[in-house]
Amino acid sequence: MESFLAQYMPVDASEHGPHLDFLSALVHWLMLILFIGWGAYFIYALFRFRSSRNPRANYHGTTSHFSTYTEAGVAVIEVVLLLGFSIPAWSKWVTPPSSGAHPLEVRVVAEQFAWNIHYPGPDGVFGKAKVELISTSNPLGLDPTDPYGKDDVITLNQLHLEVNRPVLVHLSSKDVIHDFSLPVMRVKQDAIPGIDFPIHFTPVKLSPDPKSAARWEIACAQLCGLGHYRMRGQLFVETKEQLDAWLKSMAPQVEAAAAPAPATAPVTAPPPTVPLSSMPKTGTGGL
Ligand SMILES: [Cu+2]
Repeated sequence: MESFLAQYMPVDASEHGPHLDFLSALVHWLMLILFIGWGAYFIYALFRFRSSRNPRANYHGTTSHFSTYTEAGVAVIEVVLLLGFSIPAWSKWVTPPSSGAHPLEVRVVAEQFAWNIHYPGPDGVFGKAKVELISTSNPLGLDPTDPYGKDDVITLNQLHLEVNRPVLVHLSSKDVIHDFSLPVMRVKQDAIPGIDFPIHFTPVKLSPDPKSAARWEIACAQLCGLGHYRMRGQLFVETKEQLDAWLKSMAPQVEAAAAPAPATAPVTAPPPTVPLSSMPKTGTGGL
């Protein structure tokens, strides 16, 4: 069943992904058995209790306990799925990686209709962000006077991660409810204005060559407005050397982002999936 379902699923590239896919296969098995079992019983009941054979209604009904036992059996299987598989998976999900695991921390701030990605830079501390400083050239409202923000890296629709290193994403939204979905990582979480959701996972596979047609996408899984369809980004999972080199290449652009920019300043991110200039100037609400 798992390999059958895998044909229709994106590649599974996170540490916890196989656990979820296995659970999904078990649930599909249970549903298949119930579908065939109840369907067969329905057809049997139509035939067995047809009016030509039963001209008078039976007011005593069935005296067999067969259905009671089968329903109890289904309930037991569901309890096993819940206690044996779902709750342990949920427990791992709500336990963030310890600082000893050296997770890569990154902020993801959704807006109509793009993903702002914020790295803390070499100092490992996110610079302060203020709502009133948000502008086209400073989409996260980074405070230029905060020394921690000087080395921060901000990109649009491009999330670069390191293979085999836990990732801790601080997820929020600037305007409406979005949903941060990384299908290949089996990650999906609503992004809600004013709430910082910590979500974590560990990529275990490198993403396809950027020059190839295959792409790993960041999708918005919540209908969030007219431009929802184009709210997509690209996910890259790279080696430590590749990630460090990319962060280094992005660093100078960040200082430009944090500085007060003239109205005609160019966008700070590399050519994004959604050009910043085409985005409506909305979403200056709380981060
Ligand atoms: Cu969205």
